[in-house]
Amino acid sequence: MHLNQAQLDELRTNGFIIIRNVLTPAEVEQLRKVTIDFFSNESNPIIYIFSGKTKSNAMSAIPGLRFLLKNKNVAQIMKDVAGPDVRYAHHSDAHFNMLSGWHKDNYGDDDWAKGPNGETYNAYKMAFYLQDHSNNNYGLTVRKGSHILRELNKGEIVDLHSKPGDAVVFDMRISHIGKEPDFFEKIIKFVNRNPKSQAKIFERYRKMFGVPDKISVFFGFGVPNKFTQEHIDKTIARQNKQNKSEGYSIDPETAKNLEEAGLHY
Ligand SMILES: O=C(O)CCC(=O)C(=O)O
Repeated sequence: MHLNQAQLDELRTNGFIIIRNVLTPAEVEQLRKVTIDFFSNESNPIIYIFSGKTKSNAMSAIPGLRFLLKNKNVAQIMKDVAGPDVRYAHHSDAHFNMLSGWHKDNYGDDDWAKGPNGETYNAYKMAFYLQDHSNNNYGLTVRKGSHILRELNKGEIVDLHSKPGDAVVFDMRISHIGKEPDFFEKIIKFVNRNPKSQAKIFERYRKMFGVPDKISVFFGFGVPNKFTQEHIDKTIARQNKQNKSEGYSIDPETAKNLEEAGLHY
């Protein structure tokens, strides 16, 4: 699966693209199953945040996700977007029923500047939303073109109606949001400030109203340059803090899969 020039231009101009049918239904099912299994077991090192659950450095914690990095379509998309020397950014997340606010995912000192050799920011995320969002706006929502702006609240709002198996690739600097809390959720969040008990309340609320679970898997990659290196350094520090871990080394199976797919890390 190759991206064509129009798709690459769209990514550069708008800051995002949806690529349809990257994963098969069986692959989507596997990602969903291993993620749900992980988050259903409270003895796992789950991070309770934004009224839901997440796991950073998910490739390490959830072995069943690792096949993504040797998937032929995924590897080809990474190379088409960031060139043959594309680097895995040592960042991966699995999210479960999170509510969020508008944010950008870049943390560099100045990600809109030019580097000493004229290089520019070229780091991306690939996101898989593992349920159908064609008729709702609970998947990813972005502000079109906001990757070139430092401001968070500028740019036309676009709901990405992804379907299971679709990949969303976006420039990490784009302003984006998952599902915003509704009125009831805002009140609960205000009254109850404990993230774990919030997650439990919202889980019951979802079940009561038949709201399907929302599960997604994200990982980062980029052109090998100073911006991507800075992102990697900061993201590892952030992941270590979130996971209360002293150090980081890439897990051996993830490294092997990347190598098999001809990807650098
Ligand atoms: O909850 C979501 O769907 C959005 C997650 C997100 O924005 C992120 O991981 O940066």
